[in-house]
Formats: sequence, C-alpha cells, structure tokens
Amino acid sequence: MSEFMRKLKALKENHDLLARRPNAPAESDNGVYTRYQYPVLTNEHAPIYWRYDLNPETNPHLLERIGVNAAFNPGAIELNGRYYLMVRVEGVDRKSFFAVAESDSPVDNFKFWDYPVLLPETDDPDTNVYDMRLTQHEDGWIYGVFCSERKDPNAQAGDLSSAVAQGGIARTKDLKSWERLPDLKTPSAQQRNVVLHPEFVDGKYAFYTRPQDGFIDAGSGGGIGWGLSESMNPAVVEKETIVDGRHYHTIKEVKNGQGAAPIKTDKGWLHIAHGVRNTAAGLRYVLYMFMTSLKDPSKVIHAPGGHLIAPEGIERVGDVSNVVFCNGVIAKDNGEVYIYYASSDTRIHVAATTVEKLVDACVNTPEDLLRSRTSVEKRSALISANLKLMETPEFAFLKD
Ligand code: M1P
Repeated sequence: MSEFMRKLKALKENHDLLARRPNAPAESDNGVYTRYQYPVLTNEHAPIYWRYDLNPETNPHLLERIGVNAAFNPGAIELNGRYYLMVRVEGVDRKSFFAVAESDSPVDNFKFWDYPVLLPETDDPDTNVYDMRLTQHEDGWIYGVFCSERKDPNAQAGDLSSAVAQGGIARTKDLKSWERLPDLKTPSAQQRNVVLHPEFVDGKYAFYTRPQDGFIDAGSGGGIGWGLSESMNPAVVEKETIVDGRHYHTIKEVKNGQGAAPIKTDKGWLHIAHGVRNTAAGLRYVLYMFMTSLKDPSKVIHAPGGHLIAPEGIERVGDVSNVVFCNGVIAKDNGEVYIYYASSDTRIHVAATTVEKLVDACVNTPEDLLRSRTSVEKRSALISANLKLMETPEFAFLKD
C-alpha cells in the first residue's frame, strides 16, 4: 500500500471513531438539565473530503487543503423524527457558512451532508453569514434568520474591522433548496440575534430583535426587542419595543439576545437567551431563561435570576473564550428538550432536559432583585424553610 493510501486510511479510521463515538450523560447535573459528555460536533467532524484533495496526483503528500476552524452556534430542528443541526462552520479563512448535520439521535451520530448550504445572496452580497435560527412557522415555511455581516461603508480609510450586522432571511421546505428574502428592516442601525416567532401575532409576523448601535456594542440598544411585520417579503418592523431589558450588575448587563424560537408551553412561551457581562478577563457569555405570555409573547411573565448554563471546564476555552451561546433547541412532542449550545465559538454540545423541568425552574427560581441584600433575603428564606424541614425525622439526616 502506498504511503498516501496508508495515511488516508488512518485519517478515515480516526474520523470514524470520532463521528461514531456514542455520547452519554455527564455524571453530575443540577437537576434542571443534564450535560452530555462529548461535544456533538467539532471542526474535526467535518468530512475529510471537505478538507483534503484526495487525488494523489495533485496532493501527493496528502496535505489538508482547506481547513475547518470551528463548528458552532447551530440552529436546530426535528423533522419526521430526525434531528438536524444548521451548523455555523468557520473555515480557516474566517468565513462562516451553514452546513446541515443530520442524525437519528438527538445526542450523537450527527453527520454532515455532502455539501454545505450554498445560500443565495441579495443584491448586496454578505461578507459573512452566521448563527441561523430555524423557525417552523405556521405559514408552512421553515425560515432561517441569520446574521448577515458586511463591511461598514462609512468606516474611515484604513479601518478594516468596522462592520454592519443585519438580520438576513431565507426560507425552505426541506433544508435543501433555499429562497433568499430581503434582509429585515428595522429602525435600528444594526441587528444581530434576530429570531422569528413561530406563530402569527395579530395576523402579523413577529420578530425578536437585538437593536445595537455598533457592530460589537449594543450601545443604546436596551436588550431583546420585539416588532411586527405585515409580510416576510419584505419583512419590515416599523416599531421596536424592548421585551427583556439589560440591567446593571447582572448576567446581561452588556448585551443579551434571544436564542432559538421560543417553546410553546401551557404556562407561556419559554425562552432560552444569552446574556453577556464584562470582566477583567473579557466578555463572559452565559445562557438564561425567561417566559412570556401566551396572549402577548412580548410580555415577560417569569424571569428567573441568574444563568441557566455557564461555561465550565473545556467549554471555557476556545477561539473566543468564556462563551456559551445557543441558537438551537429541539422540544419534542413528548416533552423532552435538547439544548444545543456552543462553547467559546469552537464546538457544539448538547444538554437534555424537559419542558416540565424548565418551566418549573422558570416559575420557581426567584427573580434577580438587583442588590446583594435582596439576594441574601431570598436565600435566607430558602434556608429557614429547609432548616424547619430538617427538624422533622424524615430530613434529620441532613443535619450533620
Ligand atoms: O463571540 C461570542 C458571540 O458574539 C456574538 O454574539 P452577540 O452579538 O450577542 O455579542 C455573535 O457573533 C456570536 O456568533 C458569538 O458566538
């Protein structure tokens, strides 16, 4: 066997071991959700034939030709009992694109389709596209709403980093063929983390937005916004209101953003979002929850304080460290929920839970009353109720 074929076989064996590795729940959990042991997708899951020229004539040393840097921030959807992730794949050239990975299991065995998505462009081509939220809308389409990024036309000469982010929109019935629609228009200078609500509201399309003054800074953008549009082609939000605002000295003091489309429960719409605060080590991204009213999805009815998922262990390290980010959740008809979250803009993980547990956590976790004193008061109320219980014979074993 030639050296070329020997190397290629070894590559394939290693890839198969990774791609077919069964996943299992991690040992510890906090009762609200269970993390799984292994990432469900990484850059190394990208097919060998996406990265290598397999022809010994043109690549005699079997060098990787077009590397993949990261696989993260996936949209997610279940269709006909199969699980699909719309993965943000980033090449080593720093361009993100979308690629579908499919599995018969929600926690492992995800395999990329042969080709990434060749997303149609508008008349103003995107430089970079990422973070697609998939919404199965009651109008019959599956919408992909994503961030479309272009160079800032007003950037000063020599400034090659300023950019403008807007909500790009495409729709499909099968995740294979895509129709691109005009970008969302809103009153805000820039938008990221735009998500389409799955139902009509007052006969209109409803969007969660994230108004922002600049490309990185939310600036005067007060938090997760909301607006209605008569149509999707074009989608135009004339008035944006803030649904879930940012607050000083909280997990979302710098920025926040809606995750996937909210889950409909009998107690309200359940939202998983991300919140960002600043630290001496840089920005720290965590996931949190809130619930909005079934009658008015723009009205918050439960806002548990603190984070749901924060970066832990290896999750804290990557291209952009100290980040967990979620824009894909699958809620099954049987009540199971799979939260696909990426860590540090590098890899994709899954945490499993149920609607019942998430709603319980949303309704019964005390809200953040914004001061140390009020936090101690809430905790003390829990402690004294528990200490009373521990006086009973059944719980006495907890005393020492
Ligand atoms: O790098 C962390 C995240 O930063 C952005 O999120 P936000 O707009 O809320 O700051 C996005 O670019 C996201 O993709 C990225 O994971």
